[in-house]
Amino acid sequence: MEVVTFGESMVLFYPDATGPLRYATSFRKTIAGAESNVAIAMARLGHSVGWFSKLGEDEFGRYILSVIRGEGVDVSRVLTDSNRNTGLLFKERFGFSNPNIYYYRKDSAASRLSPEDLDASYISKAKVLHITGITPALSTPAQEAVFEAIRIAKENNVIVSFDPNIRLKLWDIETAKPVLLEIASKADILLIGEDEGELLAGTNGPEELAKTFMSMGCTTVVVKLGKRGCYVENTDTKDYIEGYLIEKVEDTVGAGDGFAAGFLSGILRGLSLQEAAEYGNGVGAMATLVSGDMEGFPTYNQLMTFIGKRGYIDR
Ligand code: KDG
Repeated sequence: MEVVTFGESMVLFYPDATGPLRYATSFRKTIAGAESNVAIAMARLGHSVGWFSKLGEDEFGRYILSVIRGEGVDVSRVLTDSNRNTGLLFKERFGFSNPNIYYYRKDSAASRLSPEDLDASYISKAKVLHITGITPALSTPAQEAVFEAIRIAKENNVIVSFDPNIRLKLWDIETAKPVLLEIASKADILLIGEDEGELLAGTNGPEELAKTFMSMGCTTVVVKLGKRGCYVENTDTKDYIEGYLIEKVEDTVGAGDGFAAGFLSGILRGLSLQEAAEYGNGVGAMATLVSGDMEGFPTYNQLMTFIGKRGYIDR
């Protein structure tokens, strides 16, 4: 696999109507999960990707597995736990803001992920290991699994990509901060939102953030700036790359994962940091055009058309 990633995926219930969830009567069933979002987005862009997690031996676990497998992601390392359920998540949509998220994932099967669940040879043969800060929030063993996966990757010259994805519904910032900073210091590529950077490093502005994280050991820092695009810096170059204007945003959840996928795709294709950032901005923007966390990720041709690199006729 070019990319290996792991973490919790959940069944997402998406209400058909906007408004408080207590009035919702019908829902679309789909899946969510930051790492599987990245895996699906990268598979659509043409990469070989492996994702694993621990699912309940239940219908929701089977559903998640079939969706992710159906997207062309390798799920051969997925495990199950017969004593735990697959996690669920509900969105509550309002026209004026980002959706509210309600998790039903405490003590889920994925929260039982532990270092023993890692297939070291699977990770060590990848080019990139992508992890997020959601997995270490799930439980102590899941956190240990993250550190062990990083250790395996580093020992085998696998690039470690890290998106802190701070989720304050899972842990408080005082608990999260030292753990996420330690993971960031071990990452080669750090993909971080500007607001997250401020929470973790207390510094203001993308350039200061990049400086802080590079002095901690990261070789590439990408500060995501939402619709403004991103700031990228590595040891050779630095730049602001403008984002794409989306007139009618459907759903911003999943945009960060789309960004990560686009950026990593550019890096794996040997593009410059600036071009990889353009790919990231493009996939992130396209993700917001469609409701649902992963439905809007483009194919490679669609991405090229969107960012104006190539005309593409699909008729
Ligand atoms: O980045 C999007 C994810 O946050 C979403 O798909 C669900 O993984 C998820 C989480 O834990 O919030």
